[in-house]
Amino acid sequence: MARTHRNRGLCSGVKQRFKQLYEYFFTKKIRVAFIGLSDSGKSSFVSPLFENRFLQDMNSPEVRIQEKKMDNIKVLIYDIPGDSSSVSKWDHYYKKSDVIIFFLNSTADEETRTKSKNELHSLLYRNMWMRKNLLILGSKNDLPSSMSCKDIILALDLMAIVDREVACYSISSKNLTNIDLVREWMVEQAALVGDMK
Ligand SMILES: Nc1nc2c(ncn2[C@@H]2O[C@H](COP(=O)(O)OP(=O)(O)OP(=O)(O)O)[C@@H](O)[C@H]2O)c(=O)[nH]1
Ligand SMILES: [Mg+2]
Repeated sequence: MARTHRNRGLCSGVKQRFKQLYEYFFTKKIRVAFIGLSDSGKSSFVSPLFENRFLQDMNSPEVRIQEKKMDNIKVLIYDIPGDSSSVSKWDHYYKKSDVIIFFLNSTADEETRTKSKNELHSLLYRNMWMRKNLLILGSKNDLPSSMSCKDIILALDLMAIVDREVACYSISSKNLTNIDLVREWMVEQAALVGDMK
């Protein structure tokens, strides 16, 4: 009897070890920073991305670190608030992340668009020795005054960023528009990150 118990314990120990080894070799991991000014839709984007549904009021005044799964990829999200006291944390999480998703409220007024552009370019300039691939998301494209991707490229002067891969999509978390494109981008990036490690 005692031996059966010990054997079972041994079996689950071996199974656990195999699971750890499998995860070590076959599960990809990617760390993603959600960066952008306040109200750009960062926190609201997590549920659409991982659960395919929009939840109201998902915001948090603190940096939120969430571990999620996408296919066989472990995704660590750093969701950093965009208020002026949190902008100083952007560099810290930029350095910790493999890729950056930068959000722009695509209904923002000109002053906010200019501030977004300046903050984005300053962040990249301060961290120029650490190039991270960049995805720009113009959020809230369900609203009538939202900008197209072409306008977002111009507003953020994305053509000036020539030292890394930059993609830009127009999305709506509310209507789940173009979320699949973002998932595809993340899966591609996870493969690239895995190859580099
Ligand atoms: N219409 C519409 N509203 C959205 C969408 N995504 C987010 N919102 C709303 O925009 C507001 C701000 O969204 P958040 O996700 O809290 O923005 P945030 O970038 O996390 O803001 P901070 O954490 O303060 O930097 C909330 O009221 C959301 O419900 C969208 O796709 N469409
Ligand atoms: Mg937030």
